[in-house]
Amino acid sequence: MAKLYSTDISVNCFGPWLLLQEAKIPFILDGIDLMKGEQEKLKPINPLQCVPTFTDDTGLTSWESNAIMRHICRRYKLSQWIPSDPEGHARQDVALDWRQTVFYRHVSGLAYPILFGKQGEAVESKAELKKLIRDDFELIIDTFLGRGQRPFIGGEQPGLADLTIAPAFKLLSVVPALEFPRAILDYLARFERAVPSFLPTCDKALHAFLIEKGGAANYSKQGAGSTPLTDKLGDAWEATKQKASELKEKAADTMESLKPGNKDEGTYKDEIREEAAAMQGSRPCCGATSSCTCKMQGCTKVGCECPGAPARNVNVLGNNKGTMAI
Ligand SMILES: N[C@@H](CCC(=O)N[C@@H](CS)C(=O)NCC(=O)O)C(=O)O
Repeated sequence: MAKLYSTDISVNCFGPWLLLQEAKIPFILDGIDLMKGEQEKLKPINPLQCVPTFTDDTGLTSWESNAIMRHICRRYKLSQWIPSDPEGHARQDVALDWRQTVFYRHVSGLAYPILFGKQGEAVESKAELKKLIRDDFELIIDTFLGRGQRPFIGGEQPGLADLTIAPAFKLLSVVPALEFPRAILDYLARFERAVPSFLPTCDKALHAFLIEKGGAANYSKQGAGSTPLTDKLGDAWEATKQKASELKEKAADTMESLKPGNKDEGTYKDEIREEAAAMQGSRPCCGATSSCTCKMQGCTKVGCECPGAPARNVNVLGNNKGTMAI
């Protein structure tokens, strides 16, 4: 069976990972802990010992995320991810090369210090990087998406460039005070709808890294990072912990108030449901109709996050900081 060697929250790994899932190709995901030096085990198949590394089901191995995605398309005869018209194909190729040579440097330079406590490959200052990222947003909106002419870089449907560029916004979402232009949020919402494995893969990975594994805190314990993520987040982390403990107390109150016959029934019910859902990065249901439950059955209330509702929120940040009505 095919195998993708990947690591926790590598923006380079997300593209091939999403492609394999979307194309329903059976594969084994082999997690490589770079901080523990596990990449050494790749030496026999990849002299650069980097992730992503991909071995297809004939045993052919490749690396470099874009090359892997192109190989997967050829090997498994997937045509939908490569625009068939020369113009779309050229645009996608330009975007793929730009993503590797320019965009990745800016994304890793801004997000990696926060996530891993190290500078990544960027040589620019943080202020410069923020400016450059804004220029990148513009290029994506104006040139790659043609100012609303096309929904995806690939054209009418997402292509390889979308698979590797859209997940980068997830990583960028940890950068404080970085506003996402409306057109980027719209693009992400479209991508989220068209690529169902996007959120389960990228949000889950980011959430697992930040919350369950304690983010860079664990990594620095292993001697690789410099400053624990929890220290870097400072007040924000304290506020999150405080909020969690308040929620716990409210939940206890609610359980009490929900006891049959209690006249304060459900005092905090809605508030807790929304906050808990926000903290878990899930989509709360507005509860506007009796059939509208957290199973997300068709609700018609504007602003509801249920699919099919007339307007909904998109959570670009995974931690709900960037929720915007769209
Ligand atoms: N241009 C490569 C970059 C691959 C890369 O830098 N991978 C990193 C993880 S994101 C890696 O494996 N680093 C190995 C190490 O840190 O030892 C790609 O697009 O696949």
